[in-house]
Amino acid sequence: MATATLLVLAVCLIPAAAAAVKYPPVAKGLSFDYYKKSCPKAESIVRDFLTKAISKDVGLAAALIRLHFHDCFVKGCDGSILLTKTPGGPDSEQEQPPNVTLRPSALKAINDIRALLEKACGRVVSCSDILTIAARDSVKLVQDALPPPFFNVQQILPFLAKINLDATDLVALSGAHTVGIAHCTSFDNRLFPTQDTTMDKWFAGHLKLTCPVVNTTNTTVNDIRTPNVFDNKYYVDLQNRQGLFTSDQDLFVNSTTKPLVKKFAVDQSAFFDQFVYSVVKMGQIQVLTDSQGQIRGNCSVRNPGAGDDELPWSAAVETVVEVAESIAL
Ligand code: HEM
Ligand SMILES: *[C@@H]1O[C@H](CO)[C@@H](O)[C@H](O)[C@H]1NC(C)=O
Ligand SMILES: *[C@@H]1O[C@H](CO)[C@@H](O)[C@H](O)[C@H]1NC(C)=O
Ligand SMILES: *[C@@H]1O[C@H](CO)[C@@H](O)[C@H](O)[C@H]1NC(C)=O
Ligand SMILES: *[C@@H]1O[C@H](CO)[C@@H](O)[C@H](O)[C@H]1NC(C)=O
Ligand SMILES: CC(=O)N[C@H]1CO[C@H](CO)[C@@H](O)[C@@H]1O
Repeated sequence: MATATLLVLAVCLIPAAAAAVKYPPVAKGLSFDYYKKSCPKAESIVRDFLTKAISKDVGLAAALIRLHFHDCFVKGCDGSILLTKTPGGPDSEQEQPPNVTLRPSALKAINDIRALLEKACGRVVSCSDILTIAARDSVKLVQDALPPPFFNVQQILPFLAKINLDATDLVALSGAHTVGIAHCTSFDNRLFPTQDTTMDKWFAGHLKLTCPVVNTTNTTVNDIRTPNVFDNKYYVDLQNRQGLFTSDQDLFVNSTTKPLVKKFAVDQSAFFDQFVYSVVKMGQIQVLTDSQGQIRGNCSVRNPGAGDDELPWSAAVETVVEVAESIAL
């Protein structure tokens, strides 16, 4: 489950010499070595797969980190974002507005990993463990749970408070935007019809080269300084008013979150420490354990006749490890 791979993340992001890493309390039923007996190679299988896959497509790492986040924010980390819509079946989270920018390559990777794990250990590792996401369901829920990028800090914090995340978590988790890409439609409201005055003028001009008018399908990198490196440069972007979304830039505008942005911009290990802490916290949102869940035979479909939910683990978090290992550190 999630915390097992998160430990690896910590080891990876934080130098051995660093002081003891702090973790949030670990929920009952969750452990750091859930598959130690039933599938001892689980973590190395996932890691080997991703090392190869991410060396071919660096964007896959960003795509998987984001998939995990989307799963956890909607009714908890249960793998339901992975389900595809079947004729006559319930609605799928993949059909909801925010899904459109999730990358199919990430969903495919989860299924490929699942097949490898079943081959090695039998069907013992759950899909949400291979991911960790949100529960089944409704349009409403999805729309309610995922804050849109044009929200500011004051509007986003109530979303997070519902799942026990605070302003510090928001600043640290948003640091995931140090990698990956965004479509023009996620931020072109800041360019047209009038330019957002909190955005650096040069940066706005730069973005308009890629997004010359509203509603293009073009994409740009989230972190203009080091787009493929998992580091603290995202916070330096914000200090230079070169954050992409309102939700990013307002972290530096709002006086509650600004001091933390400043701190992370000059202290990368402080960012890594807090990111690890906050991801472990996020990865434990309403996780299902043991008989509450099921082990899917295909991450994209529920088992015949079975309930909706899944056991947790979190290979998606493993991806964060890969971001650090294969891309950055
Ligand atoms: C807190 C509010 C957040 C908002 C409003 C937000 C919004 C967005 C948006 C709009 C995109 C671009 C989608 C596109 O246009 O293609 C994006 C990308 C991304 N987000 Fe967030 N996000 C948030 C938090 C997070 C968190 C907590 C994580 C993970 C810990 C995360 C990880 C990512 C990653 C890695 C990408 C790049 C994905 C790719 O390259 O495929 N975000 N986010
Ligand atoms: C910053 O965010 C806090 C917390 O939501 C809010 O109370 C405050 O009004 C915001 N400040 C500004 C200037 O918007
Ligand atoms: C962006 O999209 C527009 C219109 O869809 C296109 O004309 C333009 O060449 C694209 N620009 C880049 C940099 O991809
Ligand atoms: C852009 O697309 C959105 C959604 O498809 C639409 O509501 C909006 O009117 C479009 N804006 C322009 C200027 O075309
Ligand atoms: C898993 O289910 C999806 C959706 O129904 C299907 O497209 C895919 O072929 C299945 N994969 C395997 C390996 O059976
Ligand atoms: C990645 C993914 O599954 N995207 C889906 C989002 O929803 C649309 C509309 O239902 C589908 O066509 C996409 O395949």
